Amino acid sequence: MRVNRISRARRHAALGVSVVALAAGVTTGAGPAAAQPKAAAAAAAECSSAYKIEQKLSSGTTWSMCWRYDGKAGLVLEDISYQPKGEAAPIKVLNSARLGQIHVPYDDGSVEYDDLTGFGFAQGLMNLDPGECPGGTIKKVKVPDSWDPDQPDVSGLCTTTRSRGHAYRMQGDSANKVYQAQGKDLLVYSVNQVGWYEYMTEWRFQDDGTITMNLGATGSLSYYDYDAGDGRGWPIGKGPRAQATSHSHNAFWRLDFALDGSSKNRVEQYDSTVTAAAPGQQAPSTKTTRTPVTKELAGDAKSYRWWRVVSAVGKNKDWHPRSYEIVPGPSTKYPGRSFTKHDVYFTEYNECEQFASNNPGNCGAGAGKSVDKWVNGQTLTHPVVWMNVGFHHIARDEDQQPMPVHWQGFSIAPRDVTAMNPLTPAELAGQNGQWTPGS
Ligand SMILES: [Cu+2]
Repeated sequence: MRVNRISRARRHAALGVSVVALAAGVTTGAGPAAAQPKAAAAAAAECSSAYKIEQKLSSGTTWSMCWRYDGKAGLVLEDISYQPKGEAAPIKVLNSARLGQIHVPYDDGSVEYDDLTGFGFAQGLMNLDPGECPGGTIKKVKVPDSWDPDQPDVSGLCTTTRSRGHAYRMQGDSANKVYQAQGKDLLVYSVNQVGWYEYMTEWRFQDDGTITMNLGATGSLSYYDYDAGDGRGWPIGKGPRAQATSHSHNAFWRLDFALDGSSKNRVEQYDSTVTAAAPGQQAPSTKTTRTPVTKELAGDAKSYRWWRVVSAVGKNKDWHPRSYEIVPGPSTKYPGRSFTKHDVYFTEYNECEQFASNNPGNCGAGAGKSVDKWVNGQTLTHPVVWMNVGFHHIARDEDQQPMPVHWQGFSIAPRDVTAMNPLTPAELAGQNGQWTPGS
């Protein structure tokens, strides 16, 4: 099935030549997301300007990072730093952030794919039309092991900015005084074709320090899979014909944190339990407990549970250790494979552990080829976070044609990275802790 899809992708790559030429004028222009030489942010990433992404958003927050393009993982973002307006220097967040796998098993048990390591995800990088990077810059990407060796360069990386609506709103002490701000995000994205599908890999860097990573699935349903006569598909043509086989998209992200520049982060898990109101008590009570995650862990998301990665070296101006909280998105956890049975894996950094399944590296005898096998009791001194977000795709009539983008992903949100809201207006800067009205 996917053999056919890849040959289709090859044809697309050949057709892409004229698009490269058309986009050339755009790629050389200095869009808003182009590198801004600015002394204040000089401590950031070490890479040449062509591989640097630096954006000062209108609210005063600067994000900076380096990008590179891997022959299997596709887009890789490195040395990611965040500098809100009140901080004198960039605060490093991540060494590296990228996809860790896209696993696609079909419901009829006929086949499953590891798109990153087995089906040329990276080689399917698509040329972007200038219109799909509004207000931004499209960078040229050299694709390793390109299907068309004569055309390894693809205009395939968009950096731009987007509004996200209210960042906050607060009524002041008179009716005509409203504190409000409209949030701005830096967006970094690319599109990779794998057979009939086109995957959008989107990174959203918010001016409040949140990073949201999303995988969007669009393109077209697989032409060769309209054959489910076994009750495992959904009719999408006239009457009962053309049953598109249902399947899952299990997306993994790999995050290598470096809070305040150090990889020696700690991991903590928080759980809360709610107890019914005791006699004489007005309401139920809730107790939250913190569990240090000192050894490798395969974690399961559930209600009232969350994790955070805590800096070993850095504190904010309130003397609280800086951390980033993991905010899971909706997920349908696929129980069919050992590596998809858990929502998050914390593993000790190992150079050869690169992909959540079908890992090509040789990690030694008995090490295993998937992330679940790497959770084997090691003490965490340099934790790597693997997040698994699943989507069970039962096609619908609306999936033709093209298929609307379906998003799956999650966020990491700052927790005590700054002493206050990083977007706090100057007039409210004194309202930290138990402030006194009128101060
Ligand atoms: Cu699908």
